[in-house]
Amino acid sequence: MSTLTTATARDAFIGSLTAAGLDAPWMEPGPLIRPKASAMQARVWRWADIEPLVRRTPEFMAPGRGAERRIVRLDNPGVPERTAGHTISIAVQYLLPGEVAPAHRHTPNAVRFMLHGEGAYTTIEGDKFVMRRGDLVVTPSMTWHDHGNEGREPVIWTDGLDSPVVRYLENLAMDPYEGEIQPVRTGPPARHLHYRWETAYAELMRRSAGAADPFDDVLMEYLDPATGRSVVPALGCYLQMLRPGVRTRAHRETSSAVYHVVAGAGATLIDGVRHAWGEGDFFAIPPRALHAHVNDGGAPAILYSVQDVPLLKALGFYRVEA
Ligand code: GTQ
Ligand code: FE2
Repeated sequence: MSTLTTATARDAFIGSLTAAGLDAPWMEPGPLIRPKASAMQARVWRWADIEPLVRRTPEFMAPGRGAERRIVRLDNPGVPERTAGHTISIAVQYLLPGEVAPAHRHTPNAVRFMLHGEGAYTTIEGDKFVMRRGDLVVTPSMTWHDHGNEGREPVIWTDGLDSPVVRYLENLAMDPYEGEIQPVRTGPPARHLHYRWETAYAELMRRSAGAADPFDDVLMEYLDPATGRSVVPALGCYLQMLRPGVRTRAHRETSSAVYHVVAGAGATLIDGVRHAWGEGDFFAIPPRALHAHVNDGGAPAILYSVQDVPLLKALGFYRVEA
């Protein structure tokens, strides 16, 4: 007799394994490691949908204790937590004149990219940064931060967070600050990452005179000048220009990305589907999706993106395939 015994004996054995807190994967047919399609889906979020809804949010909430941030999050239905990507959370945040978003700190890192309105600021560890259109400010993990609007119009910016990664690592945590906002320090600010639009755009223009990147045309990553590293350990932020008439080479990356269209219009072909986009829109590219960007208009298209390339690289999983 072989050791492969009767169904009854097998069932009893499985019962014993289960009772002992064990699982034998060979009980199910098929390979041990089953390739899994990405849960993150390719999609576009239209600014024409986002903006009017964001502007109505004050009817329903005021930022304060217990409702710390007036945000609307991009929802990717394939992702279990319904964030924009499985590693990246993207939100649009709105503050009316005179409002403040109270100070807190948390384990996720955040990156803010200013979209509309004058007078927004964020205070990080007592250092106050005025955020103008196109500026990028990094709020590192566990730094105290509060925001406010000292202008006369509502302000809108977009937040990118690594919170899905932190959640996966079972380390989501947040502390409220004692008091509403931090006192602003006097004297020279500590080293924080605040990239002005003018500087970033000038660098992008400078690069546009050089050789084109086959996959991204003209690409720039925001880096920490002190270390040369990405702005957040898991996430990188990029600014890119697709010049008129450009069609980039189709490729797959093991990383994922969420883009925001700063200016211009175009389309991204993702796994054979054309996703057209225009100013203010957001779009998501899942891991390993075949993608190429197209600018068939007459003006340059400027894209800001948050990508999990640094995380994939740190783990040794980053690959590009043309
Ligand atoms: O502005 O501090 O989009 O704590 C999500 C969580 C923004 C913020 C978000 C946050 C913030
Ligand atoms: Fe926060």
